[in-house]
Amino acid sequence: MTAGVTRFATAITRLPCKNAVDGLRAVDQGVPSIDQMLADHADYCSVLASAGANVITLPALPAFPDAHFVEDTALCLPEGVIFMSPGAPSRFGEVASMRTDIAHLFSETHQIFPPAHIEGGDILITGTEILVGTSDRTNAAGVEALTRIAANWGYHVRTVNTPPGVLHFKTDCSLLDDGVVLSTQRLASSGCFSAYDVILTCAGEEAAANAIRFNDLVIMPTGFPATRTRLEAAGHEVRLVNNGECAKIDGGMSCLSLRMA
Ligand code: CIR
Repeated sequence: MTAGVTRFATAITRLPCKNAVDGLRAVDQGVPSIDQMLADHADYCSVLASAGANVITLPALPAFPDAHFVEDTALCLPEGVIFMSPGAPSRFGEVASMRTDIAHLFSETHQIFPPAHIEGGDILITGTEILVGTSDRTNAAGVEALTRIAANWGYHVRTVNTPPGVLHFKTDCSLLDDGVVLSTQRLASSGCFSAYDVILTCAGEEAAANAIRFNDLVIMPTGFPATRTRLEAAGHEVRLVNNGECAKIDGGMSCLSLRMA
């Protein structure tokens, strides 16, 4: 199960649209600069390319301010793609466009429909299982639907809890290696990673937890020097991408791409 866990060939991204200033957010952190967001997105794509990705950048979707957070719309596995059922009503329509754009890349396609809700940000694929955090965006029916589809491909799905007030499960964690995760203390304290080696984010740097491991690189947001040092001390090759604008609308490193083996 290692392909599709840390080894990938392709990354799918989508250009942010001008309406990204209207993206959903839990707390007002100021108006994002679209110009800076586009510059950061270009940087993100070139770091992915430097990790060996064939980067496919889809066109902006002006009707959907959050559409560049592509991770929430689909789950890509070596066996096929599962289109998600976003729990945020304003994001539901993103899925049809993603389906049009990428379904042809897969031999098998599935779709989860309401009242089941599930977003990719709540799903962590490890070498041994798929962890799904229930959240305001992912309900029990969504986890059940995913479990049924993934079981046919031999995956075990385990339900875990996203900490209260946290948008997605992966807002607080990332897979660094087979059996190794980066996590905030508040999430690790729940015990969900008892079978894993855990590297904790440093105090005050919880927003560093949403990183991505893509082939030999760990791509993390700028501004978290202590956690970066901790990752490098553990032997990881880190690349930084500015995430200041996407962070204002609760987005991070993982949400900006779909990664495919
Ligand atoms: C939202 O609230 O849906 C967007 N503003 C942010 C989505 C971030 N996605 C992710 O963490 N997977």
